[in-house]
Amino acid sequence: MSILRMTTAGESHGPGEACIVEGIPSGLPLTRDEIDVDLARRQRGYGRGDRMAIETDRCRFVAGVRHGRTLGSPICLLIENGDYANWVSKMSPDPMSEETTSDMGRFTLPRPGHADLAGVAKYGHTDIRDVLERASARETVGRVAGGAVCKRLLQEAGVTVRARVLSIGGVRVAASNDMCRAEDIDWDAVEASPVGCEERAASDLMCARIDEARGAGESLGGVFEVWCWGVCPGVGGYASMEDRLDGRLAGALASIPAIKGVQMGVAFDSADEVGSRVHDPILLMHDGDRRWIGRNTNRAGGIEGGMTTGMPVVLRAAMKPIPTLTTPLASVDIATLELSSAHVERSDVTAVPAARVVGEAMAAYVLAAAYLSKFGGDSVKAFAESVRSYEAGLEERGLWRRF
Ligand code: EPS
Repeated sequence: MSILRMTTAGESHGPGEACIVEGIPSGLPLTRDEIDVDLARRQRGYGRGDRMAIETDRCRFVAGVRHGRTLGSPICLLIENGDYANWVSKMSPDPMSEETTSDMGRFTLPRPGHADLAGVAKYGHTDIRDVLERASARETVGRVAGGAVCKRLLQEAGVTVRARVLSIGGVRVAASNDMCRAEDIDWDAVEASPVGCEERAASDLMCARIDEARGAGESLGGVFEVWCWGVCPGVGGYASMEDRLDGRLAGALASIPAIKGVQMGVAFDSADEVGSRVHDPILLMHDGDRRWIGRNTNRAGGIEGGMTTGMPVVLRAAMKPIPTLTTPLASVDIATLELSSAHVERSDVTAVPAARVVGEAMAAYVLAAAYLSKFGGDSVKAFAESVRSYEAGLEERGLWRRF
């Protein structure tokens, strides 16, 4: 069982979003500024709607950090919703008369693709707002804050997590299936792009595609790719189904709103290939007298048998187009059972560039949990020493080499 646990709370137009991270060792240097960097990255992205002009996400530590270091106690992070000022009575926790709430107007036209319809069925709500406030992807701001804490812990183990966008609305970069070296990707160009895609021509085309979709009242999905590098072999496990890191990563990424598919390495491309063209040969590497086992390819995406191989962990996630459309699809009013069109609300045209940052957070959470299960440590010093000692043992046996 994982000793790291992250949970979020918050409604999209409520007072704020919170994240609690339990199980982070003591002594980890942590500032709100470094968390805010990821919050700002999640907010950016061409194709976002007007809500992002209202919000400037900043995190506040409510618990677990003192004088810039973690205490080993649960860390509570809070991000205020700027838009709450416009929703104070609509989102009030205080009891209200039936008359007042019906004056505010009920939302009764479920949007195909959103949680609206199944949510009212499940919870017995009569106002879809009671579903969408929590189902909204606003919740991911809390995940990104908690994920930034996990990334900071992984940094102590020499691990970096970054993601880039590969496609939006059918505009794709020619992404290589050689997933060996994160250093071959221009991560500065990824950050400079308004859509998180380092290829300038593709990035411009994606923006044009977003403009076109906005004009047509449409929304767009896409694919992003998460890289975790500096990872040592043997993290995760094959002994029990819940140890398998690929299963945990897939589950975590698929839990991001609108993510409908996840693959490790070249997965879907490999399904049509013969084995000899898919598996990564195990090679003997030399440097002077030094010999070690390594790979020249990483089609496995850094995971074999549910464990890290020591090559970068590379995952791809497919995001469906956002369900809120300004030219809505057919729907049925849940109050009158009359055929109608789905509710239209302010929304984003696409959130793939933002989802890439959420993908980093979820991958960092799963990986940090797997590292903590393997290496333990109540203090970050003990954790880092345990990682270093294991890695030194691997290097001594020639089973891996850190670059
Ligand atoms: C969302 C709808 C939009 C998005 C929101 C997710 O919000 P609103 O209804 O207030 O316009 O902007 O995403 C965020 C607020 C965010 O921070 O990412 C939805 O329905 O999921």
